[in-house]
Amino acid sequence: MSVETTTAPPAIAPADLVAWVEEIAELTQPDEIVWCDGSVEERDRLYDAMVASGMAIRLNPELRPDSYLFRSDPSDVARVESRTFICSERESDAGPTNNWAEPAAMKQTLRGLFAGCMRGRTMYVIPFSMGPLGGTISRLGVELSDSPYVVVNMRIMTRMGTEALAAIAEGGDWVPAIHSVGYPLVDADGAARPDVAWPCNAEKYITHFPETREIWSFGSGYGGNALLGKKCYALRIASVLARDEGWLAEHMLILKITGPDGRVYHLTAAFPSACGKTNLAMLRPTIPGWTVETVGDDIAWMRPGPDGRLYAINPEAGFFGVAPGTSLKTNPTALEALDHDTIFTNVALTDDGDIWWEGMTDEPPAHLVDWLGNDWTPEDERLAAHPNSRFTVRADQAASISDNWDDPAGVPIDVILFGGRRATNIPLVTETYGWEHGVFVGATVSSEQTAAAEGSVGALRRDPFAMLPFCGYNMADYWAHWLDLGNSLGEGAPKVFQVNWFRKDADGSFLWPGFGDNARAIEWALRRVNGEVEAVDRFNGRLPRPEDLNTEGLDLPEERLTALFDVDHAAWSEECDLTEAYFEQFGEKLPQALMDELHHIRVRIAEE
Ligand code: GTP
Ligand code: SPV
Ligand code: MN
Repeated sequence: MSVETTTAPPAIAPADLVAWVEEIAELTQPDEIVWCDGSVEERDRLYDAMVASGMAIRLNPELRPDSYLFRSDPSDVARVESRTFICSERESDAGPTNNWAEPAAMKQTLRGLFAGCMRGRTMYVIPFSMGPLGGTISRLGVELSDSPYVVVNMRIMTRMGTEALAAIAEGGDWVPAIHSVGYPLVDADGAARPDVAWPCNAEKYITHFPETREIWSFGSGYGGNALLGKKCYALRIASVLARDEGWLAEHMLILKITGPDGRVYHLTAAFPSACGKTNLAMLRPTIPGWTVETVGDDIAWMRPGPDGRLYAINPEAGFFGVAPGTSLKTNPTALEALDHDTIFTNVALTDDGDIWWEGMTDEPPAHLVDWLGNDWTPEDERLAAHPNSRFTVRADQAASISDNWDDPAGVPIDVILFGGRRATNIPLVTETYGWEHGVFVGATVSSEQTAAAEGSVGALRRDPFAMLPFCGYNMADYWAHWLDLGNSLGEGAPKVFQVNWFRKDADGSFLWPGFGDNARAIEWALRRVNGEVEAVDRFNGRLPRPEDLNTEGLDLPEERLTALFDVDHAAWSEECDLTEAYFEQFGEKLPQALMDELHHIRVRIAEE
């Protein structure tokens, strides 16, 4: 049976793309095919249809114009790492930290699942560019999806529509990405079933084929599982492209920071999911004279430039940010950006048709409808918003957006930060002894698990370079790639620091106020880059002298400040043992330089 197309392929669509769309339509059997142009009219048609079907709730236009609330199925609220696969020809190329599946066998499984999976639905053809259109670092893709929620999100998160299609028509390479929620409305015998507000499937497969550069995603409508330009392409597939072509695809924010003397710096930072990237990218420094502007909040693509420095672009066009904890106190820039034209997923609904989440205001409203659609009052034990509830908003709606944020050439990076959520052991800020030590610090990042993926929140896990769920190849080869790139950059390489905003006291409260005050740690790092201040050489790295961290106006008792920088020999020896055990799984592939760094720390501990 062939499929009726309601919008014929645009005249500019190249033959190979049209053939692929037809092939996937033949397999998935949608009722119709719509080629997305990315226009406002198209977007509004989709919103109207989703509001009419009950999938979306239009928020009060007086309070939050052109904004919508979606409630997912309770089983489909985060990335599913256990169902995420790297299907490289060789298992060793996926490495011990990824789920691997043999590509031909996985394709067969997927063909079975995708057969007829779009019956009764529309298949949207979504051409997109990651990075500014036509930029030398930018890349093209086409997502096929049966989810209108995906279309409206991709329109915000990427450069989506006719211009991207035109770039493909001009011969640009593109990555094919196929997505289905896995909830056909008509079965193989022609029997119909009604749609639900958030269709998905209990069986989920988020699969990547690094050699053929394809993405197939089945069963989930949620964020990183379904918006295939984001983690699937811009990290898992792009990290492989980057390995092969000599660049870096990283889970990093990018920011521009200007000092009191007018000097401009650019910085990237890798923190695991839900560990503060969006917040740092939109930082409002509490110390006078410093300004932060946002370039990106989640992903950085970095390439050595002609001057031997590392240049970064943000491949995305929007923010898919964690809602809970976002307030006028913590991140006013984000909250203000959400004033209009925002998609909210799994937050609570107020009686006047606006949104709320834990941490948005000190006191919750007296009545809400929670993320599950149930009545909620402050007496209720359960959360009103899901801990991984999110907003989707265009990057240029943030007042902090930098004027060079979409420069196709990227911004030159001075400093790289690595961080995570660590209640103990890791100081507020540490300078590494150089690139190799920096790569060691990145490779050994561990962090307490958050709600951004399935799993038990709070458990400490290794998340090297914040890339554990996102590296498309063997993690040890990835470290080797970082070491090689550092060698080729030489003096032009950014300086590497480790930070930790999440250290706790014995009672379990955060020692450091965080948010806008994080600028104080960055100020010290930049003063180090400029050679303005000395540091204290310790076994783990270089720490600030107490007088050099700017604590003016900060209500932080001496003993808490000391505790923030405490490094304990016994605890760190134990960390070293755990690191050695962790490294073992990489066998022969583990770069010797990382074992050497471990050895240096042990020697320094013994000598200190
Ligand atoms: P992903 O989008 O999942 O990659 O997350 P992210 O790294 O961008 O994290 P985000 O900035 O959204 O922060 C996640 C949570 O950490 C939010 O609830 C924030 O309020 C909280 N958070 C961010 N920065 C700080 C900080 O400096 N201190 C403390 N205590 N909490 C923070
Ligand atoms: C993350 O989990 O790191 C996110 C959200 O940024 S998602 O798009 O779901 O990956
Ligand atoms: Mn992220």
